[in-house]
Amino acid sequence: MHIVVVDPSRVVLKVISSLLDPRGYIVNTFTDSREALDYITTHRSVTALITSLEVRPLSGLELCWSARLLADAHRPLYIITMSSARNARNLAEALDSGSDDFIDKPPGAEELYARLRAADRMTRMQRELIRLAETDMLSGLLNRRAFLQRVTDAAERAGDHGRLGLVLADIDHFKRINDENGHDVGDLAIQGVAQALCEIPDGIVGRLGGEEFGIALPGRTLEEAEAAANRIRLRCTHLRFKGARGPVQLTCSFGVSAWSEGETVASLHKRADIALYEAKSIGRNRVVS
Ligand code: GH3
Ligand code: MG
Ligand code: MG
Ligand code: MG
Repeated sequence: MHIVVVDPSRVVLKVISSLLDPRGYIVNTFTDSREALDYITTHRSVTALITSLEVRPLSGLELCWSARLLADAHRPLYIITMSSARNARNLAEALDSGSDDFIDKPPGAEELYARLRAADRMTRMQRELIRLAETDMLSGLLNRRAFLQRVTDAAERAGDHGRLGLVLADIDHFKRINDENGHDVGDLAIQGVAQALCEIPDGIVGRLGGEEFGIALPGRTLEEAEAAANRIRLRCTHLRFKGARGPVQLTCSFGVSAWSEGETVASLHKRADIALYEAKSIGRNRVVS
């Protein structure tokens, strides 16, 4: 666990560090609550925050709020508030501000360890739930919802002038593969294509439905995305699966689009979809942009 501890007193910080360090926790301490918040913002590995209520320039409650806002559904963060003045009002305010737990300051060793074991259980479970909610079980890729969310995040990071390529891929005549070889072989084909798509460096890969996939390529132009799509297209023609009557081969069709100014993820997706439809209608096993 990577823990950030915030308190105005260096002595208190030292005491807490001396309890946590020997237990293998990664600990960063701050006397300034804004610096602590900046650190949590930029270090996604932080999974727990222990803050005193009596900190500045952000109060302990403000720090709880701000950290809670950062820790959206995709980022588990367990917040423990501590105070030397424990009373019902302090406790209620801290929990209502997004804190998960409340301890006395300075905390006793056994209590602190037990609270952190609880924090570890909670954040592990949350991470596992996030993983399950985002993963397509058959292919192991991101599912449709998670994929589109990642594309939205990538578009936000890229900004209006940024580069972002989008490739949609669809297995050709997949119904035939299923009909001739059975659903199990069809499933193997989906898994095989999924693996091939993951070979593109830095690609964000998802299964959008049945035998349709998406690959987002942050930082790539339309030409670069087309080139990447052509490499996977060729790669897919070399895949072989053990079928009912000998080895099964397949081809895929691709639609490509790239980010342009004033665009939305929906319009980017739409253009790639139209290009994919075009690739299907002019003969399949090709890339259209
Ligand atoms: P096209 O070249 O135009 O894309 O034709 P197609 O046959 O690939 O496309 P179509 O949309 O007609 O058929 C897709 C088939 O994919 C139908 C559906 O039964 C099958 N399918 C969807 N999900 C799965 C799955 O998880 N496993 C298997 N084995 N088949 C699936
Ligand atoms: Mg279809
Ligand atoms: Mg298809
Ligand atoms: Mg399809």
